Amino acid sequence: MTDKLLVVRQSILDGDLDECRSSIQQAIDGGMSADSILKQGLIPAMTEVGRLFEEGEYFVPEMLIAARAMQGGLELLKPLLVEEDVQPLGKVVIGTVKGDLHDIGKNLVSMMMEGAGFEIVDLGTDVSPEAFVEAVRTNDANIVAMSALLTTTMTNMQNVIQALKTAGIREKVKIMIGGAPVTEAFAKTIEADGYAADASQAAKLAQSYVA
Ligand code: B12
Repeated sequence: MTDKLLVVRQSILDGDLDECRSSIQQAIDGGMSADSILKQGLIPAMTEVGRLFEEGEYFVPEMLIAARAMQGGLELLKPLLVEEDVQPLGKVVIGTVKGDLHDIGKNLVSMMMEGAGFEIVDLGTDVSPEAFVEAVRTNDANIVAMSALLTTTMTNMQNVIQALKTAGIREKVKIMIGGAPVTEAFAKTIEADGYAADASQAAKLAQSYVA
């Protein structure tokens, strides 16, 4: 890794948005491609953040500020990635299910997935089954990610899966679910493809679907 990318990586680990953006700008000015900055700088840094989180060295706040620094940096790269025609790993439609307004965990999952190289279509909170179906269709998504924090709303995940089946597009997508009351067993019951307990594992699970 070049010195410039080491600075990019460290700025993400430190959650230092300004340093992240200025070091990325320096790498761009120095002639490095956006693709290399993303793949050798941002993505490995977010993988390291995920590892630190799983090992209990980072907690949710550290992960959030690291992910925000990464997102701020990614904004600089996005137009260049389009110019360089860099394809994302896949497209993820994500949302918190109908009746549920909790979005902190969902946002973290979005940011980790974006950091892992996915394009994210974030539908926000209180998302109806119809809105999930519509978004999968219009974006030609390959993954649907649903979040629920209430025992009363987690059952709506099943309604989304049913709506995707009725629309005839269930088999086009991998469906992953999460949120505090959600379990692996629940995922099996509703025939989701997978469950992850935290944002770092969610990003790994999504990567396994496109590997
Ligand atoms: C913050 C919070 C709120 C905030 C939400 C703000 C926001 N913008 O999100 C506010 C104040 C709005 C709120 C409202 C309510 N809340 Co509330 N809230 C919480 C609280 C304290 C923290 C949730 C949180 O953000 N955790 C931190 C994040 C990072 O963790 P996370 O969401 O679990 O996400 C991680 C994983 O689950 C996973 N994950 C999450 N989503 C996904 C998706 C996928 C695809 C994958 C793979 C993984 C994944 O990865 C994430 C990151 O590692 C919890 C208590 C708790 N300890 O969980 C209660 C809690 C969830 N709330 C609760 C309740 C009851 C309510 C209200 C009904 C209260 C009321 N009477 O009005 C309302 C409901 C409003 C609604 N319709 O949604 C209860 C739910 C009880 C239950 N079993 O159903 C809890 C558990 C509190 C309690 N102990 O009673 N709440």
